Amino acid sequence: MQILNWQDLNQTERRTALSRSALVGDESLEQSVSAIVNKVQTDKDAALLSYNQQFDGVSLTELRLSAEQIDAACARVNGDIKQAIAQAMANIESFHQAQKFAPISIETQDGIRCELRSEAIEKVGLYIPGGTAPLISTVMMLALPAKIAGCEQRVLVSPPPINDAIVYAAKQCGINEIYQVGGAQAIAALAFGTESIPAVDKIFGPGNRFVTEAKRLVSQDSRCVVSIDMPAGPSEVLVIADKTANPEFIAADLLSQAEHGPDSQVMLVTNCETLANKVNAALNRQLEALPRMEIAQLALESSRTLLVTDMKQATLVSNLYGPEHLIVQTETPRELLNSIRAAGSVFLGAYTPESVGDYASGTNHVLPTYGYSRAVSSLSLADFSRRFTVQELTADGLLGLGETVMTLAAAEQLDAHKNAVKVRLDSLSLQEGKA
Ligand code: HSO
Ligand code: ZN
Repeated sequence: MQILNWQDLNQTERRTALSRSALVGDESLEQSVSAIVNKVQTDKDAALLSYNQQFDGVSLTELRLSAEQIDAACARVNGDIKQAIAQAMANIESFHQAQKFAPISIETQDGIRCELRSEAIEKVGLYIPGGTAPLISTVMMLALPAKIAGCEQRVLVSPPPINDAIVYAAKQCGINEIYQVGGAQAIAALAFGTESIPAVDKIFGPGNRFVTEAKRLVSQDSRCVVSIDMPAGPSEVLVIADKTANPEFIAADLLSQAEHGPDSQVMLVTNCETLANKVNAALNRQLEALPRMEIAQLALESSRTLLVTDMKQATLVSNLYGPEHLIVQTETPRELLNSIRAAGSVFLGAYTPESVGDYASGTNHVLPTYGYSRAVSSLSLADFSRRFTVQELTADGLLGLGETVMTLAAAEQLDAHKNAVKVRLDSLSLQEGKA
């Protein structure tokens, strides 16, 4: 990895050092994805079946997996994987159960009650990518919070042929609607609905650039009302380390993220040049043994080590970058926590590799990338529900607030608003007069 000394860089060089590869949104991508979306909107299942053949080389008659197909897939999954899924599920369940929302109800003024309540989103669509890495863990990260939040209809889509362990994890997590369709066409199906796939209220899950573009397009399409979880970009990790850190651990962490894709980005920020060199040596050594070496190598080409003066400057650099994952391997990692302003998920100490959060510690691995951690939160139970407010006034409550509302309505020159209060106050004074 290229080593840069932060102190020696000017403003522009610093910005470049923290830059990510350009996001995908080119015009030709938008055009081809929008053509797919439109085709699914009009031709529904027929379009999906033909795209399955065209893009995945799989010819199906039914998109939905039958109960028998689900059971057969589950039976093919080996015991070790089943056991690992059970432990991961237990931790993810505990952590997301604990996020349950407690409603708020207060009197802002005598006779004026205001409440904040939460209700599960009724229909959710969960996208699980296919390809070389079947993301079993993502099934758990999406399906468990959806179930715990109380989403009534939970639909999972994944490209054919769907991986057995994905089916098993889905079933364990309470999903019984599984459709074999992927790519932009799957997102369009979830947005508009087809003969077999229901339209949903919100779509969750990672995917390639076609999936990401389709999510963006349907979330802005006036022909449907559908939300998406968050803007998605390539995966990334930033490691803050001091001289006490183990270079082999750091190299392993950097590679664990680099192997996700050639556009993944990994960063090391340290005040110790000796460590930086040792990490580079360890990277070269560990890389050799990886089956996904080529992917990781490409990711490392756009990755950097930044040498800083101290840990204060390290957190400053990390905050500027706003990584999806932040690993802190320093002598006293928790001391840095209060200075961390932007990161999707933080991993403290030598024994907390990012992999534990990716799979099984309990935290969610769907996190903001591309610097969005400045404003977007990691996926949580709250994303599967919507909050809404309630208010209730007594007659005395309205007497105590009416003048204020009428004054503000008059100032906005919205007389009908003012009148909605006035007719009630008039009726109350009439009643008073009669009494
Ligand atoms: N690191 C990924 C999640 C994942 N890792 C799934 C392995 N499997 C999120 O950035
Ligand atoms: Zn990962």
